[in-house]
Amino acid sequence: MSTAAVAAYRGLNYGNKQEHQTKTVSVEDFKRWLMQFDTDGDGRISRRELRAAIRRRGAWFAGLRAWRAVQRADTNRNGFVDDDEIENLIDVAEKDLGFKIRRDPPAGPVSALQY
Ligand SMILES: [Ca+2]
Repeated sequence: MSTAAVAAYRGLNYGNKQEHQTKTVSVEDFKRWLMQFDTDGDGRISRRELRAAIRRRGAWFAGLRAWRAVQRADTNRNGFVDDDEIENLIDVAEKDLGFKIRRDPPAGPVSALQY
C-alpha cells in the first residue's frame, strides 16, 4: 500500500465520532479508500465489496446500504459500480453514508460526468 493510500485509509476510518462528522476528503482519497475493498481486483466494486467497505466505515445496516448504493450508482445495471460510476457513488456516500467529499474543479470537460 502506498503512503498516500495509507493516509487516505486513516483519514476515512476514524474511531472518533466528532472527526467522523467533520472530516472532508477529496474525491481521490475516496476512490483510493474504496478501491482497497476491490478484493477480487477487477477494478469495479460489487455489492459485496461495497458492503465490506460500509461495514469497515462503521455504518449500520451495511447490507441494506450497499444494496441501495449500488441501485443508485449502477447506471448501466450490470450489478457493479464501475470506474465511471464512482461519481454516482460519491453522491450516495454523501447523502447516505455521511461522507464529506470535496470536489476538486474538474480537470476535464464537465460533460464527461453523467447523471
Ligand atoms: Ca471488484
